[in-house]
Amino acid sequence: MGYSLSHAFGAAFDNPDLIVACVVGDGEAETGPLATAWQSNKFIDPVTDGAVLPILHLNGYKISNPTILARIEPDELEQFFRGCGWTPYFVEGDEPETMHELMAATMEKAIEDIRRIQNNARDKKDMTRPRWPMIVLKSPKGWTGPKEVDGLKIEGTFRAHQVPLLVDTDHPEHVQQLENWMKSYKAEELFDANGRLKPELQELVPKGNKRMGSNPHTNGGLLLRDLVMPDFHDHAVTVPSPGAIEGQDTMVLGKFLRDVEKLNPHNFRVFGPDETLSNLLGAVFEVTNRQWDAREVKNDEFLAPAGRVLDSMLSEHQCEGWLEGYLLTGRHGLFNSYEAFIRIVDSMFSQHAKWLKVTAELPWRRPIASLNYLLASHVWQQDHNGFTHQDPGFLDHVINKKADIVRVYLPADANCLLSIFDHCLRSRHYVNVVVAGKHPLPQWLTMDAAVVHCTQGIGIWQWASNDQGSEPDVVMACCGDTPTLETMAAVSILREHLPDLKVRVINVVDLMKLQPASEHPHGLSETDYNSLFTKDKHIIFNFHGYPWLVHKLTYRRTNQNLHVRGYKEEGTITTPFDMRVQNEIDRFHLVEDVLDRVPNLGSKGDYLKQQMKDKLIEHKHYVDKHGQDLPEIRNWRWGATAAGKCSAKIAANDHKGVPELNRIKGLKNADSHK
Ligand SMILES: Cc1ncc(C[n+]2csc(CCOP(=O)(O)OP(=O)(O)O)c2C)c(N)n1
Repeated sequence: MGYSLSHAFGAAFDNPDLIVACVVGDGEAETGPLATAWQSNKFIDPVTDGAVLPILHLNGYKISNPTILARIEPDELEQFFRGCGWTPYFVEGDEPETMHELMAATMEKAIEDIRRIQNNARDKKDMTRPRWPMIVLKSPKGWTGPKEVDGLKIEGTFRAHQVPLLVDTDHPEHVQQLENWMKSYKAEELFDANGRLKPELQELVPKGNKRMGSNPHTNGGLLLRDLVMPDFHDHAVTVPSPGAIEGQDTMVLGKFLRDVEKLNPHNFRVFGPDETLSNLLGAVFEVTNRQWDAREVKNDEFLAPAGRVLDSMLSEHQCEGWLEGYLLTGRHGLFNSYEAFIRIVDSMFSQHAKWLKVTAELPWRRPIASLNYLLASHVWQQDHNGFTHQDPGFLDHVINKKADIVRVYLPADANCLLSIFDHCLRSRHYVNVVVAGKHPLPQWLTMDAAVVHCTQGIGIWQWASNDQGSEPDVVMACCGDTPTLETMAAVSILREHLPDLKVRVINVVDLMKLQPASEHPHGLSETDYNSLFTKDKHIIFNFHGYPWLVHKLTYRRTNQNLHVRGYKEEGTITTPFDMRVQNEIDRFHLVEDVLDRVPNLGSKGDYLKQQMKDKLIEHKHYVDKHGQDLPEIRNWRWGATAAGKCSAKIAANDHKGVPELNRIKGLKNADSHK
């Protein structure tokens, strides 16, 4: 409840011939998503979009309370809607015959208004923002139901909600009342002796696709066309050796999305609550604008009535509702949001995921395009926003939904992000959640290596590991861009100071790989999991989100020597590295963790531990004094260490990648990549 109006607008975008009538409950009208959705009329373009006709059903009550819109004065109600930019028509009464006629005449008037507005814009090029019509239907709650039950008034009161008359073994006396109520609809005048609708009435029913249930827009998969996809390889970041250069992942993705938009000007849209530029996807404005039908003034940027980016309303509810409506009617899109504030639509996501699950079981329902989230400006990048902007918990919420539906990706760099997003935009009937950063961070994989890695979703980074040909002493796992950076830095410290320590580095892109194969279609088999993580070695897992999530996903795995670091609700406006230190996902704490877990490291281990402790204090003093991170942190490069130099050589000589890539390309062509 609450999404009807934004869904209706989502359906109307890019459907110039469609009028979407949307009945809104007056209780529903009080919810956050609905209350904000009245503003959608500032975004609809009378030329390129269809129209929405809201019908507010003002029946006065919710479950057990009056509704606000029914208890303000009539002039306040009218002014409210006029203030929201609508032309309200009122239909009021309780006499069914009269009301039918009144409603029919008002609907006709509203549709005439819509056609006039559209003709003015389309033929006469009148681009004044229209005051679209809407209808306020004032009728009794429980209208035509039982008037009174057990001496209490029902029709026209809150008691009419849901079950106006309880008929069960405790209330046998209500059976007669139920019969009288049902008979009041005079079924014998509507149906023949065989229970068929009388032919003269059948005649009145619309034909074919004009029937609501047969309208293809209500089974959007019927209308869904594949996106014309640009080649994401064209946007590849050149990575001479792992970690040698830095890049801004979402900025790279922005250029790819620009090309997707360019190639799909009628069925792909980017949605976001005023954050598209901030999330560094601004390249899309090279080919389109923000959709905006309200007034423009000098110095506004990228606004236009036919813009294709819906990011000019600061409402996560609206972005979610509009995008769902757009997807449900057979189109494609993505929602870019700050990671912390996507939580505002937890419940909306939940309803959509449930709908996907149920409709996937109905053979006549065609799959629709996936709901794609890009969670940028994430928990680890809040340099000037701090604690309020840190909440990676959407992932915890998402993974509870049906495994067939949800996918969660945490690409470590820009090439991985491109590969993942290409996949997400081609996928059907999923919810894909992709977490990606925007600040400059090391780039690890060439495009070819990224495709191999992302197709597998998880893997040993051979070039960073030194346990080839032997058992590892410790497994260093990482998931997410910032945890990956810190793990790599910790590995470089370990390999420099303890060259005999055998370290295996595992990077996780596809979070659901951690779950058992029996629980999630992406889950690793027990054998594969054990061959990556070993059955008994210590795993130091550096995770993007709340640590418990990794424990939850892996609780059935054999190797429970798992030590997860992640976000611990610490943060303030501080340096990027200090944020990591405060939550103990930084390189120094990771090294300490290894030293605490791996036995027999001797005095070398003891001295290194002391150094790590000293470093943490040096860091604290430096940040307090200079307001920025230590130069050795800011300038750290994997390639600059002995381990890094060695890795560059391994990466260059890595023959395994090419046949693996060809195998995967074959798989992709066969469309068997889930
Ligand atoms: C988001 C959400 N909050 C609360 C509920 C529980 N709920 C179900 S119906 C209802 C009252 C709805 O009132 P209204 O929209 O006026 O419905 P109508 O009178 O037309 O049946 C409530 C609170 C819900 N289904 N969804």
